[in-house]
Amino acid sequence: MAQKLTLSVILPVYNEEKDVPRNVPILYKYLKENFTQYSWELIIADNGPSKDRTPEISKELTKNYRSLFYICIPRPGRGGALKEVWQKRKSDYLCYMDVDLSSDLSFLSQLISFLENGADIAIGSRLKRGAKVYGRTLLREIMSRGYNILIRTFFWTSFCDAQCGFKAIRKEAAMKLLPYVEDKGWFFDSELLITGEKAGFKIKEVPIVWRDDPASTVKVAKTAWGDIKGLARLFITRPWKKIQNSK
Ligand SMILES: Nc1nc2c(ncn2[C@@H]2O[C@H](COP(=O)(O)OP(=O)(O)O)[C@@H](O)[C@H]2O)c(=O)[nH]1
Ligand SMILES: [Mg+2]
Repeated sequence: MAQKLTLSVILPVYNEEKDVPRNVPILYKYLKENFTQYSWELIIADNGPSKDRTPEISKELTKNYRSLFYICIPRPGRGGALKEVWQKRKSDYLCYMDVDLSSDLSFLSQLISFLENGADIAIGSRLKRGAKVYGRTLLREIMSRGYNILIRTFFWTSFCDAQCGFKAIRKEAAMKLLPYVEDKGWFFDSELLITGEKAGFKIKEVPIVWRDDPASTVKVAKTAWGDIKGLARLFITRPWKKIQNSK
């Protein structure tokens, strides 16, 4: 019998003592029922560790769920946590999603099937035609659209939504691309996509259903400033040139 393909699903978390016990069992059940053709694992990737009871609650859950693991990365930052866990896991496909499960889970199989059909990266999108978004504030909607227009203007990239917390990547692409992705925080996603597309990796964008969770950990002004600085750095340093040269 052919070996099953392997899939790692990462949940980046920071101070999520409410969502971890509520949503990890939902996601686990979903994977168990819908991803039988894969050998999969679910990883809670914490930073710090969290200051609330996330570590204890997560470790307790791992006792009841065989394919659930808890990893704590000492250095702060969601992007750095994703990079480190993605680089360490050996799975064929790597993905992540926000622990509030704002992205409708039914789209996960679409992301993975795009990877199976040759995409290097597959991303959920709230801004592509066909997406349905519920409960997002006007401010976040305007900022998100403006930011993504800025990316397309300066980098001539084709994806519409850099920041959706729902992405998947093939292991080989991750290994080639991640060493060039520097940001350890929220700009990580944008840097991965801009650098990836400019270096010639194939990105597929899937319009999804998104139900916004108002309990956000994002500090909008600070994150926006980090994004602007990140875009300026990429515009000047053009890291994709190094990848193109090493291919
Ligand atoms: N590992 C890690 N995860 C984080 C950190 N900050 C936020 N997250 C997680 O990133 C995901 C998205 O955060 P959320 O507050 O829902 O962002 P929003 O939906 O964009 O407002 C959630 O799963 C958070 O727990 C961090 O510093 N480290
Ligand atoms: Mg959220």
